[in-house]
Amino acid sequence: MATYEDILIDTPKPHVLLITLNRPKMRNALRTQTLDEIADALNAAEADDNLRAVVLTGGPDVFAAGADINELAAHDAVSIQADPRVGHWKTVRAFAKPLIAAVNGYCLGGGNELAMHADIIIAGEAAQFGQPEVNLGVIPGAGGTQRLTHAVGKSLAMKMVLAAAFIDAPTALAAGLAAEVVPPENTIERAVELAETTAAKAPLAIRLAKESVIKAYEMNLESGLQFERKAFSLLFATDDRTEGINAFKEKRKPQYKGR
Ligand code: CO8
Repeated sequence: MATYEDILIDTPKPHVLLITLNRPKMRNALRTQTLDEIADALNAAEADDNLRAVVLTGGPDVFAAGADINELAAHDAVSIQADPRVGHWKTVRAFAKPLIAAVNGYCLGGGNELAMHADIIIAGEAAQFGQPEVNLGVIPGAGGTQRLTHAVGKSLAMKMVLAAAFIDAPTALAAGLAAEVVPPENTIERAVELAETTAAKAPLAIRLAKESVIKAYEMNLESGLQFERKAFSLLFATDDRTEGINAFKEKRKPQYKGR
């Protein structure tokens, strides 16, 4: 397993990779290297058939304080266009296996955008979510205006983006940004548990289920329904579909192979 400077990686359960942001002195600010390392770890997880889900977490007080402001300060309007981070965000977006964020503490700016790239957010009770970029004279640049609006609706997204207002974990839960709120000491454990649950399902079904739900954000209803139907039909050509149905009828646990 590769070793990195800005992230720690671990396999807390056989099919689950845990990525921990590890720049506590800089409040896990996402410098280019951090995103590069996350992208590298996800690429490796994508290629490893043994890994079926990834949990992404930060520290107990800060998930991530956003893009590294020192790096942002060094860019001008031309250099920011060629920012290599754009490619790293694309890798995170393209990750096809379940990605679950376990969020404690501040989850701000690019940090919140990173959490929103996850399929599921588990929030600790003291988590704070925000897009405070306007405080710096910029706006969210890694999908925040779009994903946040889809997640929490226009009015709350506007309050967060225009007034740099933070929302707490219960508000994030009520608005649909987070799926669950748990005591802070349980966020990673709960996220790993969920990752294990998805890891036990048929991998091809999980892959197409994730892709289909994401299409709901990207396509109109008719196109999304067509995509779902095709994905659904495709799964009927898999050994795992036969295994899943046989196991149900034989009242035993299915043994999925990802074929
Ligand atoms: N970038 C760089 N350094 C940071 C950042 C950051 N985002 N956040 C904190 N730090 C540094 C501080 O400068 C400080 O450094 P030093 O010790 O050398 O003075 C150290 O981390 C500790 O910070 P604090 O003393 O402020 O720590 P606190 O625990 O008191 O507060 C907070 C924690 C609330 C998280 C606070 O640090 C904070 O508000 N940070 C900035 C939050 C912010 O504005 N985030 C938005 C950044 S802009 C952005 O994310 C744009 C995304 C666009 C992505 C596009 C990619 C292509």
